[in-house]
Formats: sequence, C-alpha cells, structure tokens
Amino acid sequence: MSRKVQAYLGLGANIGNPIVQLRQAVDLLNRKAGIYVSKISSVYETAPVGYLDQPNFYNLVVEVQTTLMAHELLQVVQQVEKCLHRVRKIRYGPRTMDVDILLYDQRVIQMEDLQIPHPRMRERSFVIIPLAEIVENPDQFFFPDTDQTLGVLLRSLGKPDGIKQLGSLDDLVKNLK
Ligand code: GSY
Repeated sequence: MSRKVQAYLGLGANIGNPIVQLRQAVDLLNRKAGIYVSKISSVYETAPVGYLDQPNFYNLVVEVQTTLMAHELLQVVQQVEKCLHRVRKIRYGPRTMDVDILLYDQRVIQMEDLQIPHPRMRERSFVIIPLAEIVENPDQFFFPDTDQTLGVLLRSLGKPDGIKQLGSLDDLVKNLK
C-alpha cells in the first residue's frame, strides 16, 4: 500500500441497461479495497464518438481516493468491466461498460498498457464536461503534462452538440423503479 492519491475515472455504457450498469460499476469500485468513490458527476447522454453506428452512450466521471498504485487501479478497473460482462466485438463499438483511468494524482505514465493522462480525454466532451462538474475549480485544475487548465479546455469546446445532462445517478436509478 502507498499513500492515498486522487484519481479520476470515466465510465460509459451504451448497451444493456446503461443506468443500472453505471450504478453497479460505481458500487463495485467503491467496494474494492483501497478505493473510495468521493464524487460522482451527473449522468450525460452522449452521441457516440469514433464508431458512429451505435446507440447513444451514458457517461459519467468519478473522483476516487485510492491507495492503489496506478497499475493496481488498472487491474481493478478491468475486473469491474469484466464483472459487468464487457463484450467488445468492434473496436470503439458498443459496450456494457467502459472504465477509463483519466488522471492519477499528478502523474504522467507512458507505458504500453497504461497511458495517463488518458490520451484522448482532452478531445472528448463526454469526459471533459462531467470532469469539470466535479473538480473544485476548473480554472485552478492543471493537467500534469501541460500548463493548460481544465477551465480553458472546457471553454474551448464551446457548447458541443450531442451531450445532454440527465441528472444524478441516484435520481435516475430511483426513477427506473
Ligand atoms: O472510451 C469510451 C468509450 N466510447 C465512448 C463513450 O463512452 N461515449 C461516447 N459518447 N462515445 C464513445 N466512443 C467510445 S469508444
């Protein structure tokens, strides 16, 4: 075990029952030793990016406090995806659950199996918008590998089409019943 650090994870699902799967994924993460989910963004319905011929995604971002090393966190994230029966027949295609490590402390990691910051996060409004919702002050939030703040990046995205804030995960789950 090492000291506790803060990390951000992006979650997304677009087949099965995405709201239920997001709830299960957040709960599974929170139950893992060495991980505490400290903040959960709203859920956003988002148009697919990359491979377009697939259903809309449901995305959110969580902040976690963790004593796990980055590669241990990666293993946990992969266990959670597996637990939620992740199947991925097409690269960038539909999935029951995708969990990406976006940021881990102020670390920059460039390894074959793990790149942090997540290499595509800055061009993805389905990541940047929910992330900006849960960080304390986006204008004081610096990426570890540039002097750009999250606030500047957020404003540069403008008001993107195809991203709709649905509400809190708790409320959406309650309304399913
Ligand atoms: O890497 C995340 C999986 N993914 C998504 C996603 O989560 N949301 C949207 N809107 N498009 C996506 N394309 C891919 S791949």
